[in-house]
Amino acid sequence: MIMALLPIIIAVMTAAFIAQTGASALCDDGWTAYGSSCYFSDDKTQMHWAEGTNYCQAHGGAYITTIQSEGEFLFLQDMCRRLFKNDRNNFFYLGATDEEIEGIWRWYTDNSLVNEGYHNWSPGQPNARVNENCAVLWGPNDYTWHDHFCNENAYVICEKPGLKRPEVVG
Ligand SMILES: [Ca+2]
Ligand SMILES: [Ca+2]
Repeated sequence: MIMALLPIIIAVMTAAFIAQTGASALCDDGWTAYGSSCYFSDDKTQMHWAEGTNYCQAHGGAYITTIQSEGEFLFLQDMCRRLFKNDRNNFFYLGATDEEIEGIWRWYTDNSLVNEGYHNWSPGQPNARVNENCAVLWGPNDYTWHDHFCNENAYVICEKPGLKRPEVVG
């Protein structure tokens, strides 16, 4: 029975593999693809938000990750969960700030308004504190978003555009 099903199983797995890889960018070693971007993080290095922008820039011209869709959020949430397994007592900077105008959150990569696109603030967040001007993926709330201090040591995930996979002609 299993042997009879084997060609079907292989065909389904191959189709799933092609569907998955066809949607993802090509990334350098150590980077993980999602959509057209590549992402990098580690569980050793913590830094202030401004240091994070330099840290990512120094990694191939990347930036602190921005989130444009639920799918991208779920991918990053999963990445954070994997990095720390059962420990949620940590947080990761996001590339969004309301430093310029209190309460007006913008992605620093293109100045677009966070709340006009996909966003996933924790309940009651951002809580509009004038000294909390950087967005984070907040571990204790399963990496939904908080406003937080910009000068605390936090983890960062860097994002950069991936290389497009060559079209397979055939
Ligand atoms: Ca992004
Ligand atoms: Ca603020």
